[in-house]
Amino acid sequence: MSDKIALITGVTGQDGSFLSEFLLDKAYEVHGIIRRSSTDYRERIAHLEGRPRFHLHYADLNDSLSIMQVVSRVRPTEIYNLAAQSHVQVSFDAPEYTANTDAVGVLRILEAVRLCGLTDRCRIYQAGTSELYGKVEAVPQNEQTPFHPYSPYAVAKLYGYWIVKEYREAYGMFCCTGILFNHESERRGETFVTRKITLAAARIAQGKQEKLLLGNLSSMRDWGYARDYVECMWLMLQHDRPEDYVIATGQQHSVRDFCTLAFKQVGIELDFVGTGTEEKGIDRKTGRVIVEVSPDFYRPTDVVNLLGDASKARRELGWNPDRTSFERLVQIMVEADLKKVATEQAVERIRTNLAEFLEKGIVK
Ligand code: NAP
Ligand code: F7E
Repeated sequence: MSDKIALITGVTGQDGSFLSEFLLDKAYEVHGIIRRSSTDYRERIAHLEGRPRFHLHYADLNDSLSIMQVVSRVRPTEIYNLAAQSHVQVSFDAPEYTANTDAVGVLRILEAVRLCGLTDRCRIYQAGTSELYGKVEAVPQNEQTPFHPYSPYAVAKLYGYWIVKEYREAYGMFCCTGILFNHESERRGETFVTRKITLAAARIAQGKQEKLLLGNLSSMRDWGYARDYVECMWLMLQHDRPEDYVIATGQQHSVRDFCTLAFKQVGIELDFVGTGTEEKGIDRKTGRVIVEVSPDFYRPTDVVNLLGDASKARRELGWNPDRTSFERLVQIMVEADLKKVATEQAVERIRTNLAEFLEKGIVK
């Protein structure tokens, strides 16, 4: 049995799946927390299920008893608390649920470790976020920049940040927060803006979608590749002291830039004309409107100017933020979505043919 035992909450998510692969490659025994769902299909980790060092446990961050039970059974040497209601816009619709999971959930993990007597054995990584800077008070943002959370999600994550710091100082626990800026991938949830764009580009290019409706096109983000970012979570727990780090690329782009590049990947050159809700992204060659703005995707308060300075992580952890460029990230995502849409179309064709054959009695 490995002496490195990781427990990952949020194992079915984008980051959880990449982190599981990363830790399994390092010979960790990896335990993940999953929630029961009516479909029970865990797409991002399906390829890991059945591996001898990969184990799943039912628990929920909103259920302290289940968390206590899994922590006491697994006795991890490292916990990566990635579970969260992670969608900022959804946090305006479900603020109480978001607070329970993203704020009190962090406390439940810390207390479980303490009450199970694992304070000295177990190191804890908490998934913090650039959303803490919210209505930004300085650009770029680093570990010294004041926080100004600007959504129920960010306010909940602020509690997570402070309770981790409190347990570090009060009980000497090795727990720390990674202040990660947006990181995306081919496994990103389909309602986050980057994935929504790459999927739409693939569908529009293959005639499966007419238009793409978006919210604030001018919003600026520091987008990195999720596969590169999970390494940093691990590096933070291997460091000789628990500290919080900003993880970012130091490059900033708008949602509009992301669209332009993604559609270019599928052979559509977009020109943006107009302003506000009247702005449109038009196919230069055909004059067809491809992108439109819908206020449905505006947020009551929106974070619009995120740019991270990860000098501390570069210096102290030796982390290299330049591994995957913005252009390469967009390419990876579009290529994956082109394949996904083509596969869906092929499956659809097979289904139609089969139905026809059954109807005509060609197959029984
Ligand atoms: P994600 O894809 O949305 O995954 C979230 C994970 O949390 C899923 O596995 C989900 O499980 C699980 N979860 C949600 N509520 C839970 C609960 N009550 N109990 C147990 N598990 C629960 O998120 P991600 O992009 O991988 O992000 C990972 C973490 O980093 C999150 O905490 C997020 O807030 C934070 N973060 C993300 C970014 C980013 O750009 N990706 C940047 C900064 C911080 P189900 O599959 O069952 O829903
Ligand atoms: O929005 C704008 C939107 O939802 C990015 C989470 O992982 O990163 C993520 O949160 C920007 C916002 O991500 C649409 O208004 C325009 O300004 O992709 P997003 P997010 O809110 O930055 C942080 C770091 C986290 O911690 C979170 O967990 O894009 N935007 N039009 C849109 N956003 C969405 N979702 N959909 C649109 O149609």
